[in-house]
Amino acid sequence: MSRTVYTCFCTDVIHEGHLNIIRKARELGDVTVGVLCDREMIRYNRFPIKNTEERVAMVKELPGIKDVIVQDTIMYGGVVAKLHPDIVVHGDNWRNGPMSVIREDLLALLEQYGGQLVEVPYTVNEGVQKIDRKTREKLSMPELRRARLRRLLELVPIVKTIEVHSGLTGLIAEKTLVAVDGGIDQFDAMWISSLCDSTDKGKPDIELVDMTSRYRTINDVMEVTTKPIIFDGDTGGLIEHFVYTVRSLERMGVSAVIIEDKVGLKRNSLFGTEVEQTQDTIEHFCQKIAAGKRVQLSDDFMIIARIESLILGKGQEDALMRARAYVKAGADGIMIHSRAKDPEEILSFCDAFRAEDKDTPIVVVPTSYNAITEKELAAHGVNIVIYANQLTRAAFPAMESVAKEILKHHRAKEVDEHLLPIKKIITMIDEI
Ligand code: SPV
Ligand code: MG
Repeated sequence: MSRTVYTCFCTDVIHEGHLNIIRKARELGDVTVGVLCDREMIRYNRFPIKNTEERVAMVKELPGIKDVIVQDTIMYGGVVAKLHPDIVVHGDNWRNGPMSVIREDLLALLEQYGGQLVEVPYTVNEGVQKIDRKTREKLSMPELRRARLRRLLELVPIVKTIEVHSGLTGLIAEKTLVAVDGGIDQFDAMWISSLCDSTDKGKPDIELVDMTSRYRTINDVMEVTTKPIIFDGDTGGLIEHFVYTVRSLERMGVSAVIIEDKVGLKRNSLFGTEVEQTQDTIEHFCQKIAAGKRVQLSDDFMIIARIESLILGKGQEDALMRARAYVKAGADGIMIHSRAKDPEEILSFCDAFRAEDKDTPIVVVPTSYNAITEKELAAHGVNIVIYANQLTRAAFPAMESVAKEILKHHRAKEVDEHLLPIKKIITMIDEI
């Protein structure tokens, strides 16, 4: 009897490398190909350009395959339990790094019943690299990138978003991958924070860094990344100016702007009531949202209304009243902010809002109430979590400490062990 052979594809494009794997698999027996579902593609690899159904259809075209199935987790447990393949075929590129957890897990599963793993040398040649580069380029195009936040909201339990303010931090958001909880994980989206964009320029977070400069930051990030961007639009400024901001962001391929319901000299929300801050009227802020929605050209750009009631000590009822009004004015989502250490007021708001509105996405920024997990937030109806300033706050003490040590020792030898090796810094950024 012919042996059953299984291999899983996580790709939008079939290239020489995949054909090699299929050829090998066919030599070994009857081949079933798994297509990794969209949700898991996002965690494991990158956002699929083709959806699961389209990728299934693409794989079905391959000659000599017995069956095509959808693999719905990156770990092989479910598939192995169902198919009991005699042989699993995979490229040998997963022996090191975070991917190795998948391999180890599979080997343990196969060992239980005498299954076998056959690894095919991974194909790296100019043709394959070109296809990979082209796919990345495509993902970074404005139309495609912009639409992807709405897709993420449909696909993942909570959109994990990290602050970026430069090409380098963009690369961290784009490429950081970890093996965790028996799987692989990475960030879904990027936040261009006004606080960190300003801090990086040595300026206070008071809408002093002008839009041209902020667009420049967006461009720096976009040049080296593919993930969707949520832009911190501060107060949005004058309504007459905000409409232009919406058009520019949309054209650049930004997915969403978040504007906060404050007027006058904007101070960072984490000051709370320690400094003077004025909340906008509901009527005026609704006009701003509506004006933005009126001018946007695509359906996928999102305007998210940020409610400052809890920050300014005005309580949940005020926040809820505003949330209702802002959604009615056209807001595509709401962000509720708090500077309390305890998440109680945020969770209470989310529960109350969700009781009356099941769909409008909720965004939170757990900077002060940082003990809460993504899972707990999702259980209270939160759709987007933003880690709004951690990369900037991590870099500053590291840089300051190194500067002090050099001054103390009149040389740089003592700090070297804390630094990225020279070999790494000169090679970590790929040339095109
Ligand atoms: C930012 O990151 O700039 C924000 C979030 O607006 S906060 O700093 O908490 O106000
Ligand atoms: Mg801000």
